[in-house]
Amino acid sequence: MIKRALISVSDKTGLIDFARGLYDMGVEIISTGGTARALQEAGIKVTAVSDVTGFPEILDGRVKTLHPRIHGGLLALRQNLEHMEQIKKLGIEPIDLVAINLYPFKETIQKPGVTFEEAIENIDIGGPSMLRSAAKNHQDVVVICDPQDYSKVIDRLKKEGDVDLSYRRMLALKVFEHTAHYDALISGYLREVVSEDIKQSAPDTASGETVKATESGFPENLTLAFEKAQDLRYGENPHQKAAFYREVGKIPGTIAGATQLHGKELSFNNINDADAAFRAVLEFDMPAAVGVKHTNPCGVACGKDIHEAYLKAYAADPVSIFGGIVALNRPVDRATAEELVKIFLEIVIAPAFEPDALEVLKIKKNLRLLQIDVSPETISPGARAAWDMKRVSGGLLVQDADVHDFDEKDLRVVTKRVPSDKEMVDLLFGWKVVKHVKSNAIVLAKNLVTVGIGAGQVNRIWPTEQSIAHAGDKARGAVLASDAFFPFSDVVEAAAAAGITAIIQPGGSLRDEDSIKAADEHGIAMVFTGVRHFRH
Ligand code: 93A
Repeated sequence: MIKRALISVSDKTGLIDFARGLYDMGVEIISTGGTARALQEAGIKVTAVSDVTGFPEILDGRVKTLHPRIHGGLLALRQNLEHMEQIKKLGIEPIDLVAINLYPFKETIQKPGVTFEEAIENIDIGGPSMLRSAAKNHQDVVVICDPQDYSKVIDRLKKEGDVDLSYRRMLALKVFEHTAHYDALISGYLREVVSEDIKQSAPDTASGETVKATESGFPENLTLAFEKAQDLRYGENPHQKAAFYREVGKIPGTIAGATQLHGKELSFNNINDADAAFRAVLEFDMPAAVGVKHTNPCGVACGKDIHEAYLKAYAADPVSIFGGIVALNRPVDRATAEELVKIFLEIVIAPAFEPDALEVLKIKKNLRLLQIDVSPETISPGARAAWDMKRVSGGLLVQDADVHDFDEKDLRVVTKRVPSDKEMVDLLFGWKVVKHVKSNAIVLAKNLVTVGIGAGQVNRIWPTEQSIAHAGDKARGAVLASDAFFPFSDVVEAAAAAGITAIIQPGGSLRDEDSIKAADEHGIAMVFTGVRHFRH
């Protein structure tokens, strides 16, 4: 039986209908300031919380409902005679239903130019406390944190006179998920503020242990705020159910923040592949096109304009790109669109599509078109550097994103021959690409186009052979990029036999000397980056 309800909501959606439904059933309604006013204006009689607590709302509303007359009324176990006796003696009356939604913390921190004080003031304390009290005691208290549930509860009360235990439990679960998410938003916000503080504090003035402990940026307990973007038709395979969650507040310049302009709904594999393509194309300042299949680049090219870049990326591997994903880093024009529609593609990603290009592309009913704004002023600062995570059985691996920006000064020429300027341009291009190819990875590049890509092999010679075989005659005069060092001289030997003239790799193997010697013997120029780019 619901006799007394407490309603305290920031989002007043559906409030009046819900409260009237309760009121018409003879339920007494207790409310906080703004909520009470809204209800009274709608002609619904309410008891002010201050009349229940005997205390005014104080400290600018920071303390409204934090009172034993409220929490005692929520937490008392109705079947426990001592509990009931105790509250009776103290003049506390049971509260049977609670409907609350919280201060809009998320909306507040997403407002441009929000101050720290504003964010802090929008941390709701009393609301989550009541939600948690009610959810803990859900067998006696119906607890609602989502306006979508108002009508479901009213229907049940009308039909059955009460809300059954299993539904109460489901509502309680929803509350604990909701308050956990709310707290994750708050800790996520503070995590960013604290990491800024650490960046700005001089190391010797930093206050010892506490700062050191947080310096890695990885907290002891990981709480992250993700919200469901959409349910997906299925996962990697049709027998796997799936959904897509997006990280709260990290939207601009990310795959989760893409606008879909056309085409079928995105699938699990689409989103994964689109992310790989998008991240790869972000590497380039020149107009660039990246083709991706099964999360690996299959053709990458830079050109004087986007049209040329796409034509070259397509020609790099016209077989694999079929059914693939193409990411471009310049607006798509009509000429490029006319090329794109010549083959079956799943997705085209670009910062913009010119109107006449859209017209052409939309002829393909299913082709998904994703627009992602990548301009530096829109891209959110943390978006590119957001943590990289991998689920393992029973755990989660968390690391910084591999966004190491390469400094040409760090390159070390280790061979007698120094790369020519032209070779150097291709080496740096190949290095950017190989970072996005699954390990072990080898990329052959010539004139800012990949002529061979070897991906995801369990040794280093196979992707070398694969990329050389794919390149055919184009290997002659090409350069080779390797994501990790060479344990043997076999890669250099194979490269020399294919006519490859320059190599870029991290270096650092115990047997670097073997590879350097082989390179010198064949007149190959080799540079070490000192940085490895495994990707799995
Ligand atoms: O400032 S609070 O953390 N302190 C409280 O005691 C308290 N009680 C309810 N916030 C509190 N609330 C929140 O006030 C509710 O969660 C709700 O979001 C809001 C409703 O206020 P009003 O009825 O004045 O619009």
